[in-house]
Amino acid sequence: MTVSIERQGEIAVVTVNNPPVNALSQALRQGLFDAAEALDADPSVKAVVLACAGRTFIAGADVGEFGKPPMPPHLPDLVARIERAAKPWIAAIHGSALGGGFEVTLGCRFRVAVSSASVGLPEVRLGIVPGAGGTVRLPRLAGVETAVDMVTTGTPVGARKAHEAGLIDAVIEDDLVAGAVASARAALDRPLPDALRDRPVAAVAEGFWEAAAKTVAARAKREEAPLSALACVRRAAEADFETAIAFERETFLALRGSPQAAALRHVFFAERAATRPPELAGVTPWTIRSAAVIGGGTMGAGIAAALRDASLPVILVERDDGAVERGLANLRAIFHSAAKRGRISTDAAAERMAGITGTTDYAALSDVDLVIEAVFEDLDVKRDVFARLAAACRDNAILATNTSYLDPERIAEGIRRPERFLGLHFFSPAQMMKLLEIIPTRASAPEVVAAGFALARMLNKIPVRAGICDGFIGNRILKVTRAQAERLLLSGATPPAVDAAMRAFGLPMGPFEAQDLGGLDIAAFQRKAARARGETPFAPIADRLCAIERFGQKSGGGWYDYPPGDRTPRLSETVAAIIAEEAKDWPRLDWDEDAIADCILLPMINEGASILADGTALRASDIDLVKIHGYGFPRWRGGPMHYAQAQGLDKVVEALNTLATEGLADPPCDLLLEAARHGGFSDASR
Ligand code: 3H9
Repeated sequence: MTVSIERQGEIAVVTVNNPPVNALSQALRQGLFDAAEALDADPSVKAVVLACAGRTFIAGADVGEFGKPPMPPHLPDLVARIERAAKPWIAAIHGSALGGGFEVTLGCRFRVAVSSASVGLPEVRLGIVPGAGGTVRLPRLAGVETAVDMVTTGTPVGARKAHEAGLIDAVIEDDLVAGAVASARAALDRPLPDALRDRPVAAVAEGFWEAAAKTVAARAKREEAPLSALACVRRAAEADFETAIAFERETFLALRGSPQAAALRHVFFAERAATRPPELAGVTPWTIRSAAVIGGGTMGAGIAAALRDASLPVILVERDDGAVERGLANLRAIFHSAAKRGRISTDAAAERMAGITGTTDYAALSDVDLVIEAVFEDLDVKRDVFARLAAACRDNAILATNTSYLDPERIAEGIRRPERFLGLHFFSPAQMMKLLEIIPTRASAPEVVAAGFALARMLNKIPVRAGICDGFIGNRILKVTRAQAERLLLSGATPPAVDAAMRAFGLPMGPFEAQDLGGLDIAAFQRKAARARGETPFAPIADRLCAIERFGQKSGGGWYDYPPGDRTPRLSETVAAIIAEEAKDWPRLDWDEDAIADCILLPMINEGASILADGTALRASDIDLVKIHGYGFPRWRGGPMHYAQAQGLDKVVEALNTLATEGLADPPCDLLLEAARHGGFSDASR
């Protein structure tokens, strides 16, 4: 039964039970609608408490139903039915009341919540606006400013803040349902407040809407939904209730079918699927309650900070006392900056620092559950670290390398109990970036791999399993992208034109700006290693820039020039001359923004397909997550593999063939051709 009704005297308790998150499926909407009818018809009922079973209150509309025709009773009608019920409804919230779930509570006359609960309208994150009156009732409840903030950012609000903002009426510390029933009884002794539909919207200051539009547009970049959500709240403030409801519904329905909403829905499900890979179903992960990081450089300190953010005690190991001090200073700087930005309090920053022990002594690691190595990218150095770790740590401690390019199988060679070893590839800055590539070796125990996924959940990161190859999933695609960017220069495009085209596509930075920011030296070092292995990486221009020590912003110039103290890229005559020399045997083509973006993106998709074909990634959606969370690919484009499918794979194949004919890309790989024939990448391509 998705909806059950119990009686506590004159109060009816309606309990929703629709696991896992009580999403508002058609059956649940019908159940609640029927309950409202039945309880109105029962004269012995004086008030109704709406509560939920399981881990959360109603988490929203059933996102899985969005691709299908809407089925009655529609959610706006259900909310309106609860709102005009003859008896007052009181929502008893635990977990999250989100989207349609929060809208249902706005139909109720009162809202109470446990202190750990949160409420919000996250629809913009799915490329839509609230579709059941959220933008119209919320400003009537908590004012226009709060409503604008909530609907345009989608950020949920915790119960205490929600109480202060007037979003809920009370925070209940003990038994939620008992507290809600008591509130219901108390409410019956007082005059009822108006239903939200009957309340006015308070006026806003002059210029409010213009200022809000500017802020929202700047934050949303090219996402459509936040500005549409703002327009809905504005309509709620300026028109009557019914007109505003109709406008919101129309906006919701139009956006629901948009390519951005489809892409964001794809990412929503991909992110949730990523945390629970079916191949690890039923595997119990090794426990992680304490951790150590070897290496306190930028990466090691970032990883240690991420571990502390998840409240794990951390030991930081460095070579000598000076390096320990530098590592701790790096950590202090991270927490200081987090406190300065208001991300954490100064007390929390101090508490995080207090949970870190710096040492040079591996013996201190005898009892840790997890060690992550983040030292210099050199096989011998890393092997030496793992030999020492294997001797110092418990047999059931997980040993992980954060290598970006080395082969984890070779790093692990010879260590005792290799089943406890795996790759955990963080992205810099590790305390911020969401992506975690999990790289098992042939020997890694499933319980250890599962522990990698459990760790990602603890750190609030998106885990993606990657097979072993040069660069794993993300950096393997990055190499292709960089080579493409150079091919563009050799055939007539300029660095600013390429960067501008990729920004126009939605990336935060173009490939040349990004290299200048991160530094060209690491990739040069990797190319050197690859050449030593007999490979032939393609980077004729970057190689020449590195030869004259143009490593990017840090050396005053890379692809662009940077005057001292200034990070604004300026055109470089030196670079232009090098490009001209290297390009003399290449055909010059005309490049517009779309053609540039294609020349970067289509080979990226092709590489993604070959990554799927050789099993480096298990799912096309995993590749999308890697690009979105590790490399700034616009979420609203859904990632490169979703983007390819949305464009039509046959078109992608045709355009790639054209690029290949011009010598600008490899032809489509077999799996891409096969996917084009079948109309999609199947997740079974393992
Ligand atoms: C909306 O409401 C529109 C309305 O305004 C208008 C309508 C007219 N639907 O995240 P988890 C699944 S838009 C379907 O791992 P947690 C999820 O896929 C909606 N399924 O759990 C996963 O499935 P599986 C606005 C959903 O405890 C399982 O539940 N609401 C939905 O870490 C567990 O999910 C939102 O955007 C859904 N709405 O976190 C809220 N939500 O087990 C989205 C989840 O098969 N949800 N699933 O892999 C959340 O933020 C989190 O799920 C929540 C729980 C915080 C609630």
